[in-house]
Amino acid sequence: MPRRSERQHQQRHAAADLGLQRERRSAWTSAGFPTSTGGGGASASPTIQAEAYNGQSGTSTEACGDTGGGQDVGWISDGDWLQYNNVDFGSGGWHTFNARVASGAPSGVSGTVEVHLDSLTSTPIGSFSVGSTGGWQNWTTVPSAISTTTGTHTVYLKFATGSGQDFLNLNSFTLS
Ligand SMILES: [Ca+2]
Repeated sequence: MPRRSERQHQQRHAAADLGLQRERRSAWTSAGFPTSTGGGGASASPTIQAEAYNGQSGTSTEACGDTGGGQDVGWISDGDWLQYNNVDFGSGGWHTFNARVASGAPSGVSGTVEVHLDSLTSTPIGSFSVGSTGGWQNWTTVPSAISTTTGTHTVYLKFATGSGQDFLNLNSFTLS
């Protein structure tokens, strides 16, 4: 784990690049693409760190208390979004989006996460709701069905809540 000063430096200059490099060291090939393919024997894709986004609106990152979490993306509220380029759904097709989430939203406050491919305005391939998990660093995995998808896509996560409040911290996600 980098010390705080180092992390802040990285966060200012290369948060997204850092996250991708961290993934490549552990699970990605030197070409930057996952080695496994959906349905080809592997049970899940490599983990994609939320903070390794290629674009975002309305969110911020912070240190993540989840095991191996690095940073999480928080301050997520209505209309915010995250973008991940070159996500490999493999040739067999993944059909579940597994989100590692936490929420300290008050009781009764929840929101939805829509998974879009290649455009923020495309028809979502799936969506799921998140309410309080008991704390902003109380992590749980939420699996949700998505349309079976193959190939490489830009993934957009689009957030909506009628509450007007932050409702979600996202650590990472995998496909299975
Ligand atoms: Ca993370």
